Amino acid sequence: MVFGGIADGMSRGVESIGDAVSGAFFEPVIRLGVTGLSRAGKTVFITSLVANLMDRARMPQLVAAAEGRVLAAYLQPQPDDTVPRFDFEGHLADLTGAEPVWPESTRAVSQLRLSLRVRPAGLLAGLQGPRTVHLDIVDYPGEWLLDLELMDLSYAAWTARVLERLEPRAEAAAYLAAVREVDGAAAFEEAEARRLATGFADYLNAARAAGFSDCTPGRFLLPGELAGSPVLTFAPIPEPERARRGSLWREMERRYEAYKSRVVQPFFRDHFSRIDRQIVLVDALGAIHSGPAAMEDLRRALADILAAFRPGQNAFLSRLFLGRRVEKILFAATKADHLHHHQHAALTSIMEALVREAKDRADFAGARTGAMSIAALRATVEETLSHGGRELDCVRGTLLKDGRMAAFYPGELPADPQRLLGPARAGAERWLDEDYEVMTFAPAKLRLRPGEGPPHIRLDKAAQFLIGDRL
Ligand SMILES: Nc1nc2c(ncn2[C@@H]2O[C@H](COP(=O)(O)OP(=O)(O)O)[C@@H](O)[C@H]2O)c(=O)[nH]1
Ligand SMILES: [Mg+2]
Repeated sequence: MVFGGIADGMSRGVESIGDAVSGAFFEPVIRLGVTGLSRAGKTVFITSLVANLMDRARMPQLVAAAEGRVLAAYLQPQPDDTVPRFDFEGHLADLTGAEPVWPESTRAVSQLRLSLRVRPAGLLAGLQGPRTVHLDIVDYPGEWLLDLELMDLSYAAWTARVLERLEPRAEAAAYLAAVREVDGAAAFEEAEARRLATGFADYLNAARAAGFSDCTPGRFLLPGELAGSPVLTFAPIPEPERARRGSLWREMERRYEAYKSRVVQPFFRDHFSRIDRQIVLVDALGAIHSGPAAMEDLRRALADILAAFRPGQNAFLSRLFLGRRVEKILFAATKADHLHHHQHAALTSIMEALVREAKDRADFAGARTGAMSIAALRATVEETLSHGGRELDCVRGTLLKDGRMAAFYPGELPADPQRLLGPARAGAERWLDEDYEVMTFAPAKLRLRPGEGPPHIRLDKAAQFLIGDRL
């Protein structure tokens, strides 16, 4: 057998063949990627999904569970020794304790293996005994996907692009002023590199706070254990006419390349390119509540993120995927428990419209896609109140800020998503038809019966879309 991908130092080819062989004859593995921007709801989603797959009474829409064919579900040591384990037990204890709290936010990749004992359906049922299907869940920040654009850009090309992009932005004024004084041909000094990298990171943080989504390199915002290391101590500077060895320009270039090969490439090679099924979580309600500018920024960030799912568009990714692809992608608007169910269809339409453009361009190289509104952990109950002669469909829950119980009406989402996306794109400052409010609810105190996972909205339907066909 010939493995084309090895020559460029990527060993995925061999490994995925191994997976496929063991998958076909022994125990199939489904690698489920869970991503989304920070605070989209990844941690809560994974925790509730795993808990509800272990105790399946609330999973009627997951066909294998409804048919009673899932005989057991248990956590196993994960196959990848170098990836942090997703802290399922800790997060579940937070969400289901006597005084439930939301889990702390995490900022790096983590993984969990759940194994399901499944009795085959249909004709095979009589011929085969139960088999084991491993579900490897990989949690990673959506921000990391934005780094993909760097992979096909040299340092000179990246620098030129970034400096041009920064020119009109108020947030970049200080950095641009600093960079104008810099001579890339001069001898490299660590203190100066550090000063520039810090200035650039400050710009990126300000730009993100101002609602820009093109804030790369992604690890400058979420450095984790790489903080202060040379791969994060570079920045874009103007290209000098000539740059000798040992010059600032040459060292910046070297570090930029190191960032690509030591940080970006391993993530795409070891994690991203091995994903079979993907869920992209989106806090669409949060963006709607924040107003048109946030909505437009979310649309652009999603378009950038989704570029990673169209490998044909990017030479680096095409090489890595070698014709392999993500088979299914689910776009899920999270926290739907903030809305009465009569508004869920409108939220789903908004979700569909948000990803439409990216989807139309290439339809993700044949992957099956879907859109849904879900709540991984339902924190509210529905209630209809009369107010000023009008019937209002509300949700009731415990307010996070003061622990009071309150009913809450968020505003009425339009049936036509363009009523939000249109003004957002046109740069409107506020919504015309309606004010949308946001409330943060505390997780509800739970009294679970035996066999029941935490309450949710459509988590079972999402699971059926993502893995139902493989059970
Ligand atoms: N009401 C409600 N809030 C949620 C739900 N999922 C997430 N949240 C809220 O969103 C926050 C961020 O969720 P988290 O899973 O930590 O996001 P991550 O950064 O993507 O991992 C949580 O602290 C909750 O406040 C949900 O299903 N219902
Ligand atoms: Mg998280």
